[in-house]
Amino acid sequence: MRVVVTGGSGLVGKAIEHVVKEEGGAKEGEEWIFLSSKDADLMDFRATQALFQRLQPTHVIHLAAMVGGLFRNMRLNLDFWRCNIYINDNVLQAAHHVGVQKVVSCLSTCIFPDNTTYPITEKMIHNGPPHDSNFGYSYAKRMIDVNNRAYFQQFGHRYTAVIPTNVFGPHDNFSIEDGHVLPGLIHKTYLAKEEGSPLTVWGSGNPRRQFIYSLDLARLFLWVLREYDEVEPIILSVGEEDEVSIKDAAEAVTEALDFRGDIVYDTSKADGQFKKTASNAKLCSYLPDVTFTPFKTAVKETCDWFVSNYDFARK
Ligand code: NAP
Ligand code: GFB
Repeated sequence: MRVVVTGGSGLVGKAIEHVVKEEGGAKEGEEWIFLSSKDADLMDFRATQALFQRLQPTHVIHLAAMVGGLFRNMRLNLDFWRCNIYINDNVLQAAHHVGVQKVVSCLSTCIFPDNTTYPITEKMIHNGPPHDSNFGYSYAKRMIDVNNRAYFQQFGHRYTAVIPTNVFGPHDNFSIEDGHVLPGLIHKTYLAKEEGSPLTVWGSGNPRRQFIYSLDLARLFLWVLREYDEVEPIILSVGEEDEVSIKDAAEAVTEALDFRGDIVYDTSKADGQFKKTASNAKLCSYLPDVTFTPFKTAVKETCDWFVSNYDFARK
């Protein structure tokens, strides 16, 4: 098995690399190749095709994407749509051309319809428009599912996808402007502590999220690659009962960084989706004993990583 991981230099890719190389995640005779945009701009079909011809993967974990938090999405919906639609179509077409046996792509729980019943399940992806804040990204991701079904119907390919909830962990993008909420709050709390200033949390703090630690997600990716045989996507998330508010998340970060200053909420900033509560019942039906790192433990590990790697972290 020769596994090529597109987007291998990012948050999720680095977690998979850690599990493969440090936790014995690779099996005898397997070759794992972790790509970044330096290997090829996957928006360019010829470059993508040439890369796949050279590497001849038997399996692909497709993570590469234009990614960002609520505020970056709100600013750049056209870019998120175009960049991701090109990357996704190019990767799946190149995989088809070189005879890749299986592709596992990556959707997100934020792509589901905004006007929905809860908990969200895998069957609901196309049941209505996504939240307006990230419609570009969401529609591009939904087209992966359309691609997968079409490649199966026309060629019998087992291309599938996972649907993670909000991911965080070491090697995240800690950019305050472009990143997701947890890395943004970690970076802001670090600076507030340094400067002796208050921590400003954006929005009301009331929205709710399920957060999955990148290392837990990475272990599940290896299971999906080897054992999950459906073309239909599968949600990879902590349970509904593990959903927390943005306020809870901020307090977990301030506790982990021992920040004792004031926390203020800037309600002039958007809240985005109030919630996107997803069910992990399908995952639990396959893996009844699945467990997740406790949220506060994972936040603490991520904060410790950020402090130790401050000079090199993406921010
Ligand atoms: P990330 O940290 O931003 O990493 C993105 C990866 O994609 C990097 O390796 C980047 O390469 C690569 N990439 C971007 N544009 C590229 C291009 N044009 N050509 C080639 N490679 C390109 O993202 P992430 O958080 O790990 O996300 C990985 C996957 O999980 C994505 O598909 C994302 O949609 C999905 N996901 C993420 C979350 C989350 O909360 N983070 C939640 C649900 C789903 P460089 O390092 O060279 O830029
Ligand atoms: O992770 P995040 O940016 O994106 O979280 P989403 C946004 C929520 O956190 C909003 C609040 O309620 C924000 O008001 N928030 C508070 C902050 N402080 C901060 C901060 O410092 N930075 C950020 N970023 N938010 C994304 C989608 O939605 O979910 C993406 O837009 C992606 O496409 C991602 O799929 C997983 O969870 O709202």
